Amino acid sequence: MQGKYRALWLDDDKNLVVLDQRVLPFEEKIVVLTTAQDSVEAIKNMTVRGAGVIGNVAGFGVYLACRQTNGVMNELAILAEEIRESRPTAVNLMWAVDRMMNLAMNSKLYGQELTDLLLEEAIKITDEDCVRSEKIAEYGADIIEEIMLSRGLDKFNVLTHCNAGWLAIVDSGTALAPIYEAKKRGIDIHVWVDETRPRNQGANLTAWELNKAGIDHTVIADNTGGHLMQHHMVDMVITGADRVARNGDSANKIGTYLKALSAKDNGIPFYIALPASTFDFNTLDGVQDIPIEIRSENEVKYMRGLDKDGNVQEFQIIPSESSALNYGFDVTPSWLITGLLTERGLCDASTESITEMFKDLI
Ligand code: RUB
Repeated sequence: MQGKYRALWLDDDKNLVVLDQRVLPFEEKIVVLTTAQDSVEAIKNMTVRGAGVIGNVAGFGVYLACRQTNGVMNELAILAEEIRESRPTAVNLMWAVDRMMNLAMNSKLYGQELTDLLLEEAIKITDEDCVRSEKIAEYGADIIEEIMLSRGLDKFNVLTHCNAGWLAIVDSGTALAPIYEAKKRGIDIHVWVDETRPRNQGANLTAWELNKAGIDHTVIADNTGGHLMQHHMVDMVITGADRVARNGDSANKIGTYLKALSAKDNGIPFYIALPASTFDFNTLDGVQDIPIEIRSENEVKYMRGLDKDGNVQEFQIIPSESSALNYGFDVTPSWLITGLLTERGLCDASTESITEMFKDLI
């Protein structure tokens, strides 16, 4: 692993260090994870989030579990299961734990040798995500160039929801990867950033990333996208995904579905960007069968921000007597999706195309 430009890295004692995504953009703080339980906690409380990165932390979590149990298989398996169950929707988490545990069980190693093997594998999973992210960047920027050429545009407006940048998948994200690449290619690009209530991953994380990269952007309230699309102010919508079913139905942060409906109504291309590890080939119908996380109502009840003196404060924004409901994700049906942007190129959101492009993984 390279250094601190990623959302996670190893320290000299081979502990996992992560950027604390709960306190961005107001503070830049790191958290050191030394045990499997630390990894579970970091995933549950969203110190780390985003499908790719929670998969990476899960992979390292299995390595940390092996280190603390000295590779005793039944103890390791119990901790691995805890990691596997830390969040329900993003499938990269289960995918990474299964890959680590299959390797462990087939290796016939134990003790330090097994720990070393699992460390190597967790690094490999993260490094592979970098390569995937780079490919997604290139294919996505090619699509942006094609659209600009065919429509004679000299400036490009993209709308994105949630955060699918390098905080969500190393090294440049999924949905944001083509935007970073477009900027490198000299394209005049502007991003509409959905605030993404209730946890504000757009307003807090995507805006922070885009500022760091010097990319022109505007944060908008979640309900603004439809209006912008009706008035030709959006040329493309692109989001990441947490789980994509075999039929192309795609789970992503709550509110993505509404953006897809609006894009369809206005003839605007709507892309989902994902690495192959975000496919759930065993779920045939995403709308019916993808499990949707329900999180604490407090995430809807309270908002965090800077007060006028520059101090971080949390505020209650609904009456104390009211209850709130907090679905973390929704599923965009495949017919609303123009294409799935993967490390292997563009794929139709259909069972046939997904099966054809990824048959070696199914
Ligand atoms: C994250 C989210 C992101 C995808 C993208 O939700 O919905 O859009 O995870 O991930 P949360 P990736 O903040 O609740 O984890 O970039 O890895 O495809």
